Amino acid sequence: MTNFPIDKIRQDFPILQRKVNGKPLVYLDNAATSQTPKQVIDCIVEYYSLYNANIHRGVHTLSQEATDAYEAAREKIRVHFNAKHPEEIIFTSGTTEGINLVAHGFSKRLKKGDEVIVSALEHHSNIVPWQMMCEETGAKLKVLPMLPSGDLDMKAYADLVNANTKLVFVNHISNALGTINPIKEIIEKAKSVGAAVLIDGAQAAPHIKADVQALDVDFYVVSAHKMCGPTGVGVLYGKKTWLEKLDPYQGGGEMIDQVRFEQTTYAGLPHKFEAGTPNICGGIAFGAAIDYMNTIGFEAIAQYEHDLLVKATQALLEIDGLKIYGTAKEKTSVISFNIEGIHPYDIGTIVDKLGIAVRTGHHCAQPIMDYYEIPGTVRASFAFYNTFEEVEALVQAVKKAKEMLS
Ligand code: C6P
Repeated sequence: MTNFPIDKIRQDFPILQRKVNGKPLVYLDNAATSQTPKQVIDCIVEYYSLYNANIHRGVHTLSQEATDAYEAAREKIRVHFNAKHPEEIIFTSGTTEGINLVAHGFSKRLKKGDEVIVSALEHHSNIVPWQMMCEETGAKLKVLPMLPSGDLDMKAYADLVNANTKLVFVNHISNALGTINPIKEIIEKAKSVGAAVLIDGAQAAPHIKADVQALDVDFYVVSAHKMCGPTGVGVLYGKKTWLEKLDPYQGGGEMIDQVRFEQTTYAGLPHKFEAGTPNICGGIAFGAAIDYMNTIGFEAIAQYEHDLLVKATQALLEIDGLKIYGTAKEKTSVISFNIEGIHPYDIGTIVDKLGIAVRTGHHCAQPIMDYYEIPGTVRASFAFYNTFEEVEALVQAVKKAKEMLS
């Protein structure tokens, strides 16, 4: 992609100017968390410098300014994901909390004999809360298996879905392998038996602009820190009809209508699910991050990152003994790999000495590692502010690590 404004974009990210171990930082751990552009950093500084106040509580000017900015961010997020109503956007502390919130709600609605389906490609955040829910309700957890390519076995999915299926939860993109899952098809099949669907969009949100109405999805969860926003904030999209039915996740201030010792009634949406003082600055900065990414454009981002992925895949595969895990046709800019006879941790440590940040280990997706019978992988994950020179630096560093460790 020749006209992608990479030089201009990189100037937006102060951290990309720093050195690590005396070498220019090459940040390739974007699937763990993305870096923050100065537009978002400025938004955070402005909040704490000018209008830091609690929201939805005071009549004073600062409180009103903070409330307006927070609600404006909710509206930006609504527009971005094309939700129908602003109250369908619930601020959370991140993807993990969004999933736990829904699992808690369903723990009052499911019973023995009900079935729920989880995919083999999930992050632990989209496994453990449902296991807890199943233990509580007696519902049965069934696993949609994966294929060696890292694709989901959609034939097996068709056989798993039946009249007892109440809920399906799958990620949009696998964090460990980069597979883009056929969520439209997964949702349609689940709907055919009346099951609800939660899509974990944590890894998709930085690459794909999901349209929750077009997908007809019931719940879609994301974290701001994977899309140029701050940590500790995220969003649960939930269809209004579902959110109205589910019980609140936490009790506390702001989620109530009337509190009496005899009985408490709850506030309407979205406040019913937003107990306590939220991450106000984080929510506002999430809005700024979405503005920033939309200025670059998600189609341009996806194309540029795809070109990085193709180049990195080709170059890494030339290294003798290197194996890539996750070879799905539809994948984002994540490469999980190992070199025969070398522990991933050792590769990660050596490339770090050369200034290159990658993640090593099981990536909070142990079932995937078990499937391939490996302890973990080295994972390089690219963002739109990475360059082709950085891909080359990774390849050279991996070659060097191999020389040193063989
Ligand atoms: N994956 C990674 O290195 P939180 O921590 O709540 O923001 O996101 C959890 C989560 C849920 N689902 C998927 C698909 C994810 O990738 C993650 C976070 C990071 O892959 C950190 S473990």
